[in-house]
Amino acid sequence: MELVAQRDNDIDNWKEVTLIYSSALKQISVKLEILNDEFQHVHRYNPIEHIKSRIKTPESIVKKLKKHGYESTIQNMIEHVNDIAGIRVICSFTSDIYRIADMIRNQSDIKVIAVKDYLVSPKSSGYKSYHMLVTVPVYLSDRIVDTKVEIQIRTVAMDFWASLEHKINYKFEGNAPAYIKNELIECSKMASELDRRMLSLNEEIQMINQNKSQ
Ligand code: 0O2
Repeated sequence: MELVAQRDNDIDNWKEVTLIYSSALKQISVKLEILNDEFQHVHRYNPIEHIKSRIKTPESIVKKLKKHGYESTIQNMIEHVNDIAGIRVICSFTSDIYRIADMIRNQSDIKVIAVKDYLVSPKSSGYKSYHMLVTVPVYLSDRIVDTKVEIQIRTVAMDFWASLEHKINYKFEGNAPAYIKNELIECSKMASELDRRMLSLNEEIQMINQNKSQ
């Protein structure tokens, strides 16, 4: 069953909707922790550095609805704002990103609705990350609700860049001068180069370890 606004009273409605989104975030977080623990057990390695999750603020949801020309109703929020529940998975290497995405895809109760691979096609800002829009079933007392969660998977370097770029753009209210935008694009390239070198270093270390154990 898809999530729908159930009650007449807006406050009760919103409380119920946020409770469902929070539950969906908990479900995905636990799934990711279990996968990470299992990976550590089998391969003696943690692909996930850390996980952050959040429910989008009502102000930010209303802003997004306005941007896309929708009236601010709870039903429109549910239908048109895909990242009310958001989870960010930070990992060490770019190869971990696809490994984690595959592990999520293989969970039988998770349905992948859309994928945006900003590693293959970075945004013009220089933003890189792997986005998955999924639904996860939330088990309530009287029904099961398939709830949307946006999962962003990125490396530590990509996360460092995105956090600072977000702060800078916030300061300039989205209209940063061209030289700052260009500098951010250069920094994004440097972060990608760092990711590339760290990945190659890690591969070399793994080869050395494999040869030692043979
Ligand atoms: P916040 O504060 O993180 O919630 P849409 O969601 O459909 O309106 P779009 O661009 O198609 O817009 O969605 P997309 O590409 O999946 O990106 C949504 C989220 O990705 C953003 O959420 C950011 O978290 C992140 N993101 C996308 N582009 C950039 C960028 O250039 N810089 C940074 N730092 N983050 C980016 P919100 O709602 O914008 O913000």
